[in-house]
Amino acid sequence: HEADAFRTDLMTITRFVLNEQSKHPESRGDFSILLSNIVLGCKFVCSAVNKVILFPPNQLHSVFFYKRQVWQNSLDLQGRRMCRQGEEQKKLDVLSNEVFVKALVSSGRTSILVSEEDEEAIFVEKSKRGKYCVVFDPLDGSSNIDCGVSIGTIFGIYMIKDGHDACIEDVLQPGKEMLAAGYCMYGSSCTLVLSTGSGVNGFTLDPSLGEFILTHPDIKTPKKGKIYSVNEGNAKNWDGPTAKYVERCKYPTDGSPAKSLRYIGSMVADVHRTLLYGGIFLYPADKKSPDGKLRVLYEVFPMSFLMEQAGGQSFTGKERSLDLVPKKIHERSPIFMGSYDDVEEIKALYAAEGKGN
Ligand code: P6P
Repeated sequence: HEADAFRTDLMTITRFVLNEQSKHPESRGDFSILLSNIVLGCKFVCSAVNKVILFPPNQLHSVFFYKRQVWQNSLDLQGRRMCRQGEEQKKLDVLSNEVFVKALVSSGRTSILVSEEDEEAIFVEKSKRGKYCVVFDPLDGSSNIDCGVSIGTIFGIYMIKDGHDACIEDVLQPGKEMLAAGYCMYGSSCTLVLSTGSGVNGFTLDPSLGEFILTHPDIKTPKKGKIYSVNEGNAKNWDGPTAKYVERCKYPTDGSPAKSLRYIGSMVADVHRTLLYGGIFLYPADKKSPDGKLRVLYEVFPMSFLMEQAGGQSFTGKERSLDLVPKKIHERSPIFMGSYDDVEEIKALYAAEGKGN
């Protein structure tokens, strides 16, 4: 009734993180400041994605007419120099990357940034450095924008190793060293899912307040699911264990019902559904791409961190995903993640292959 429309015990993400932080008296609030800048980036991208002009399908990528004081020198008919306000066109993923980089650098809490959009790691100027490193994909799945499919930002946070100046090894740590990870999904609503190492919580942006409100406390993934999520178009290139596992999903040998296939092709959307409903999301290796497609630092690690925190697990085909030690900042890895029991099955098939039978 009326009273429900105005809940007064609003748990915003800022309050939530401050509560978390109070459990670590030694922390000086740096993490909360870092997170508030990530949240700012997500709010900006959410606003931009919602405004993006959906072009007819013949356009390659949605662009975002980013109106700003772009004073361009141009010549009028008499050849006289003139200034006019212009519209600067930027692809949404480029714009999103710029927003996150600027927000993270200006937070004064980061030393190294790794973005899917930048070939090289970004070393923050010394006067503005802090103790965290952030790895992120500012707009994962952006090729889906033109048809309105949900896309998202994915991020992971490391602490620089103590006692030395920031160096590239600080962002080549295994995923299990991450302090926090999360994603923000831009869809029918804007949902930010976060873990700081003690469970997973989901927050939904209330546009009227401009605040992320706790809507999914303590997310736990069902122990076993009824959904498998993979691009079946790659089936001809799969290796034995993957092919056998998918076959079992479709033609179970133990009398259980076949699993449903749900594949959106946008990692944030597929993982969000897997986290909430259970099941398994897989992007396996195949003959064309022996390391699979998804990137270790800012796709595999953050999503695996969340999945484990929610009671699920994540496997590369060889080892626990979070145990992987990356050698390059953009390297890829196969991934099998989701409900604990479902991933156990694929692990058993790879173990059996390892024993040669
Ligand atoms: P495919 C999007 O391009 C992306 O990076 C992920 O978001 C998504 O899970 C995957 O690639 C989809 O790849 O080969 O199935 O189109």
